[in-house]
Amino acid sequence: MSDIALATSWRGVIEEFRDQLPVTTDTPVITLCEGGTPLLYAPHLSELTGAQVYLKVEGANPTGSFKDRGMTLAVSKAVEAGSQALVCSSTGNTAASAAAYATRAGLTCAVLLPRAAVAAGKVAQALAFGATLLEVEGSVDDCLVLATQLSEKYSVTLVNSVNPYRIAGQRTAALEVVEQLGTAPAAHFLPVGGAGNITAYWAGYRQAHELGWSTRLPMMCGFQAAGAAPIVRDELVVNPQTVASAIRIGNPASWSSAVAARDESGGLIAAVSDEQILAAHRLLSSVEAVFVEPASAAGVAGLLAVAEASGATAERLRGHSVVCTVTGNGLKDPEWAVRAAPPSVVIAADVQLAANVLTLH
Ligand code: AN7
Repeated sequence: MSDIALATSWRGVIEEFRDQLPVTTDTPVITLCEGGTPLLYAPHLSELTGAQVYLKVEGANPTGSFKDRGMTLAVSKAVEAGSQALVCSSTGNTAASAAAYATRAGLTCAVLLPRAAVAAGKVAQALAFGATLLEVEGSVDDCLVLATQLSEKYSVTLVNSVNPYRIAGQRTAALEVVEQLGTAPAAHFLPVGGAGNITAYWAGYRQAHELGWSTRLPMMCGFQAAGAAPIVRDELVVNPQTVASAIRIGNPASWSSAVAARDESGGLIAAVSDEQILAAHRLLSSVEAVFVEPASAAGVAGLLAVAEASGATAERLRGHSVVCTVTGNGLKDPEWAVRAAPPSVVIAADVQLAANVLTLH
């Protein structure tokens, strides 16, 4: 092992899970040391729901979202195949991640974003990493069609989750959860947009089960925003609307595999309103001290809704471990935190004034 490899204890998901991934000794490893994210016990959510709730904090990844797990593999395999250029469509996080790994690999990267519909932090990341941005007059679903066509007609590699290496890499999140908990949880809650992540977690849990790392499989519980809920409604949504811009998706690329994950696991895919998403977003930061972007709160909003309805699902979770993936860092889209907080107080630089406002005696 070289000194460079020894300089860090966590080596990124390809090295940490090499035996479980489709790589060989010929595969160049393009990594930013992604993965190894915290599985954080959430005492208040546990109290509210009667379950033992843990948060898989994916905002702790190098570009601030779970996308890095799949991107390290997709970009490594693209380099192995001799690719010079990457393309993706994105609501923002895929773009930020693709741009970062492309830079690390010395490839060019083009990202297609729905015009004026992506959070500022994510656009800033893609620009900072030197990607070429195309703002498309249309939805992210239109962007995916365009990106797919570009990859079919020109020599660029598509790194959306239709690229199977993306899903294969993202499976490592479930493998980590099983290692961290010592077993699979009773249920796994997460947001659903393009539905790659619910597909990947289910594949990862099945893999952990086959490897004998866990004797049980969790119920997969995915949540779409009510205004962008094609899987729940079982029909395309042409003009999806939600404050959770990351999951403003009307035609999920991994639709059928998400339905399979739901059905094979005895789980559910349901909708949560923007109000529920923002309430869960606020609760996560103000009570659990975990600052996420709005889309990331959809799974937690779903868990709270299930617990509140106190039906058969809530009973099944009582006393059992539940994992909620919080998918992206709050700094990417801080506007909603500022809106939800009380207004800040402006004062002159005077200690007595400051003490009075803070009611210090
Ligand atoms: C924070 O970046 O689709 O159901 O283009 O950024 O696997 O799509 C992002 C999706 C959840 C939904 N949480 O995951 C993109 C993109 C956050 C996200 C999702 C996304 P999937």
